[in-house]
Amino acid sequence: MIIVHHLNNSRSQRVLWLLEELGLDYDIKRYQRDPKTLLAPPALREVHPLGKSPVLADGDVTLAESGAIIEYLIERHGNGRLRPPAGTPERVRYTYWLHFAEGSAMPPLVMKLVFDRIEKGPMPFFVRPLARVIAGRVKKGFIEPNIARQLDYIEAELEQRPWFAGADFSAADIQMSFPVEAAAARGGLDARRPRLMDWLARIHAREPYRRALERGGEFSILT
Ligand SMILES: N[C@@H](CCC(=O)N[C@@H](CS)C(=O)NCC(=O)O)C(=O)O
Repeated sequence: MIIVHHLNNSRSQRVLWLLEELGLDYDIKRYQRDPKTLLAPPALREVHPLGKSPVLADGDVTLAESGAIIEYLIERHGNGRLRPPAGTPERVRYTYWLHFAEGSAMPPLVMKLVFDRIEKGPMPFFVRPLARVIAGRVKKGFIEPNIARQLDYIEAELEQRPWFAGADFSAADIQMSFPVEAAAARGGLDARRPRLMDWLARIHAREPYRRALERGGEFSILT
C-alpha cells in the first residue's frame, strides 16, 4: 500500500492529486503544522531526516522531494500516463517544468513569505523600523521583480500551449500547481495574467483535483 505522509496546507497536496489522477489506492498519514511556528511536527523526522512533507512510502521505498516522488510514481505506476513519450519536444518541456517548479519558481515565493512575516511579525519595538526597511528593500529590489519576471515568462509560455508540456495535461502541471497557487496567494498573480488564471481554473475543475482536496483536508497556501 502506498502511504503519503501528508502535512496540512503543504506541497504534499500535489502528491494526493497525482495519486487521484492515476486512480491508485493509498493511505494518508497526517501531520499538523505547529500553529505558531508553522513548522512540521518532529514526528515527520522519524519518517525522513529532514522532516519535510511530502514523503512517500511504497513497499521498501521511502522517498522525499515532490519532484522525485512524482517521477517515481509516474515511472513505477503510471503505465505511460501523464508523461509525454521520450524523445519528443513535449517530454523536454515536461522535464523542464518538473524541475522549474521547485528549482526556480519556489525560492522567491518562499522568500516572499519569510520577508512578509519579518515585516508583519512580532518583534521588539526598537528593532521594528529597521527590520521593516530592510525587508521592504529586499522585497522591492529582489523578490518582487523576480516573481513578476517569472510570472510574465510563464504567462508567455501558456500563450503557446494549454498545458505546461504541450497539448495534453501531464504531471508537470501537477508539479507547477504549487508555485502558481502560491503566487496567487502571496505573489501578486491576478487577472492581469489571464492565461495563468485560466490554467488555474482548469486545474481546479478537474475531478481528481477535487477528490484530492476532499481526502487531504484543509488546504490553503500559507501567507
Ligand atoms: N522541495 C521540497 C520542499 C519540501 C518542503 O519544504 N515542505 C514544506 C511543506 S510545503 C514543509 O514540510 N514545511 C514544514 C517545515 O519545514 O517544518 C519538495 O518539493 O518536496
